[in-house]
Amino acid sequence: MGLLKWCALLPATAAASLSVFGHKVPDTDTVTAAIVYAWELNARNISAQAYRLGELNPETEFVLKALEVPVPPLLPELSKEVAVVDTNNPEELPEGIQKTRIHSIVDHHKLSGLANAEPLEVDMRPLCSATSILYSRSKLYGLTPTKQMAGLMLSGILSDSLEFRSPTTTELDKVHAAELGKLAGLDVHEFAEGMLDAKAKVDHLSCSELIMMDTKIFNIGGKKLRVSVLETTKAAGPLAKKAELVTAMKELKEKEKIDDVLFFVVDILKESATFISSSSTATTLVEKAWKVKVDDQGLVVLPKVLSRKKQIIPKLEAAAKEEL
Ligand SMILES: [Mn+2]
Repeated sequence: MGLLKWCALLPATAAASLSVFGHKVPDTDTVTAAIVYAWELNARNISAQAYRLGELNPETEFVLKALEVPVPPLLPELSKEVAVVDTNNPEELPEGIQKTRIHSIVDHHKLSGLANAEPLEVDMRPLCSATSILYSRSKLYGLTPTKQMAGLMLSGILSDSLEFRSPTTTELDKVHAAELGKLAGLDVHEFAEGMLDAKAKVDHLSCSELIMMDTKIFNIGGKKLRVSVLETTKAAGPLAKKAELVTAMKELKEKEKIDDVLFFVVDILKESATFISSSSTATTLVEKAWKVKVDDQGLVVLPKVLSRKKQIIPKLEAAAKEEL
């Protein structure tokens, strides 16, 4: 048998196209990482297309507009093969993900129980953003990011690290940001200011939209908790709507049949988080977690708390364990 004929018997894989996406309720890192990872895969001759799983937040809208990058389409349905960025939590991915062929995962979160059928490539590193990992990868593959790709990677770093304020920030992330700023032709601090301003513009959003803007579901101490954060340079606005926020949280808890909704307003400039309680169980958990007293308004300020991933969730998990 000639070589050509033998080749023709091999299964055809060239037409396979990967859908690349991040988590539900997309943030800037998830959207930019999906676009950049699709760029990397295509550059490696793996056909890929970036998608998003929900509406863009005001900060991500600002970023894509400023960099003149088209908004990725909503994922219509799960394709045969997918690549995942910025999460490995099945709660944050489309239903049926565990039955889909997962080509690869690029993420910077802790392992969260995703199971699948076949071996896959996983690239997880404790860097501040998924795009920071993708920048390391671009170097590994000898790919020079275009201005747009560099701008997207910089945006993911600045967003997730709150311009290097978050304790998730590493020295490597800062080096990456400086290099990416040069590649993108952007002043890093100026661009970060634009992002923070866009992020603070939330007056037009309803209380339930504020709670759902940056939110994730976690299984903590055998309970299903939705932990929402609102990162802002103007915390007074949302805090003034406390009563309405509590009502919206209670409604959401009923609607989703979950155990609690926890809401933290993160003041980026003061570097503190204000917890707004909507239930006695949430109050107890937070009081135990930070050894504080929630006041009679249902509020408590937690100094130096900026990161859900590195500060809020580990504390809640430790407190829930104590309870058991
Ligand atoms: Mn991220």
